[in-house]
Amino acid sequence: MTRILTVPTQPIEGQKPGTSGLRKKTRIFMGPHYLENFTQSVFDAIGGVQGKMLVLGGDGRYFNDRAVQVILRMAAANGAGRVVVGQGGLLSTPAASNLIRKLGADGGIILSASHNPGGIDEDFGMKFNGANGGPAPESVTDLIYARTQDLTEYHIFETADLDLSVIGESVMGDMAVEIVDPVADYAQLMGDLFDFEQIRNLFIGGFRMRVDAMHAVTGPYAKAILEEILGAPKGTVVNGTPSPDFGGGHPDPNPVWAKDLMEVMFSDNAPDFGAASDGDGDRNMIVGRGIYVTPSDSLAVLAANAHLAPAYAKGLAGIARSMPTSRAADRVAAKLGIECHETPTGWKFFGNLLDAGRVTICGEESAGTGSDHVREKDGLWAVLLWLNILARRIEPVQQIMSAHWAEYGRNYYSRHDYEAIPSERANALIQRLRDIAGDLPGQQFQGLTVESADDFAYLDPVDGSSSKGQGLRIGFSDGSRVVLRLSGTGTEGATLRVYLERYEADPTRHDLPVDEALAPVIAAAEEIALIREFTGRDAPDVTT
Ligand code: VG1
Ligand code: CO
Repeated sequence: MTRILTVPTQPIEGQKPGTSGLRKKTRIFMGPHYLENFTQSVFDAIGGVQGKMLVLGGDGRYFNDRAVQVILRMAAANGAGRVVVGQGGLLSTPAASNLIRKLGADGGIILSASHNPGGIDEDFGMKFNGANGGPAPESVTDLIYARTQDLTEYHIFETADLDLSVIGESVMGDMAVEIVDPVADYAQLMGDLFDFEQIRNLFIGGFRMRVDAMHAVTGPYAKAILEEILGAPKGTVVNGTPSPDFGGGHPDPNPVWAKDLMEVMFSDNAPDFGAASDGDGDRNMIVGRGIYVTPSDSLAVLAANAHLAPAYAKGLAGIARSMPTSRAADRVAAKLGIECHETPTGWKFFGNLLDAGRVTICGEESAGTGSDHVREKDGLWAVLLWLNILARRIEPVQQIMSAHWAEYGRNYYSRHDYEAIPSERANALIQRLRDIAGDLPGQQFQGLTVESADDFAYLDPVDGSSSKGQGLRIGFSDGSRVVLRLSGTGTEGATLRVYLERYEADPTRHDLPVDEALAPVIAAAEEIALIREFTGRDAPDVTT
């Protein structure tokens, strides 16, 4: 017996999508009607799903399997024509983006809280991507939120669970459900972009690499592509089996949470190249033997060398970076004579530029890099582009970085995070900066003179939409910069992010410890923003 139920419901507080979809504690998502309300709101906000094709999958975290079943039943009850699901309910974010584009689907739902830890007491999340494969723009997330506020009922099919473990086609009511290999189409796309033959030869030549998949969704993708297709030795990918709680860790690819990888890469027997990825596989950390590459530098190096890979041999149309990302990439764009865009944090702001063909490569300081091949950041893509570059240049990462800095200068960079601080205090800190920004230019702090200060507002050059209040930017006359903004992905209190940057042209000063190089900027940030006073903390919780 199957039937469609229409369940009366009421608006539920807190269903406001942040930087990247809706993220909440797993128990909240599991609470009465919560997931159902948000799902129905998404369906309604996009004009219903009647007859539409959707892609569905997630990063395998706790509750992923249950949520997939609920969303399938709701899609069926709402009249969807076809839902394409990754086997086992798994799809990395970039693989989902690719499937939406390749199949010509109307959109997709990705279940992930990305780098946030997973488990019944940790975080869960859901995001909606549109027909271009990219995260819903603000115009759509605003509609979704508005719908959560006036929803009175949702529709769900009453039926048994579908077996998601078997590839193939089945039906739920009138809706077709197709379960696909989550890796196959993505692996094929990577093969189209990069010179796999050359990368294979690199491994045949004894090149050693270590990829830490951090118990998250990248594992199956990395094993299939690196170990099976490209011939890297078995064991190249570690922590490669997705687990519902990511082995108890934070799947956040930075030197703090990927500490094991950092230790290996800085040890005597370090491999040539190391990488780590996040929960849903859209981010990457790059480490050479004895050298950590900041994501901002990685973006710049990838842009400067992309022509070495077949897909980018004709050059780049332009580069875009999120506002807090260092300006290393701007220097590459200037040299190449191509467009360079500064967008608010979050991948959704790159979509229009990519769709319009204005930019080819995009990146964020939080270890997200990607290109026009999909409409999401893509962790494994960045690793493969690095490999393609290394296969062509046959130089250690260290040497590639030194040469890059010698050519363009070095943008020393660091991010300080103050986590779970009371929201009122975080808001007060930001509000005060908004109030004083206009008076800062001309003032001196720790020997640095403020040249400009504003609360970043973005005007989308493609559709003319605007986004205000995206973070405080304080530029100094020597080219240094401090950015302060509040995170939109946390689930507890507020997280203050302080981004610090200093440009150094002199090649004899490219080997300084980062903290030393940034010391005056860090001190100026404190003096201007009174971080200790407002947060009540002596030091950041996480420094990357
Ligand atoms: C963080 C990062 C941002 C990224 C976002 C989603 O956002 O700073 O660069 O786009 O996470 O990434 P916030 O608002 O917490 O600073 V993912 O891979 O976590 O979906
Ligand atoms: Co992610």
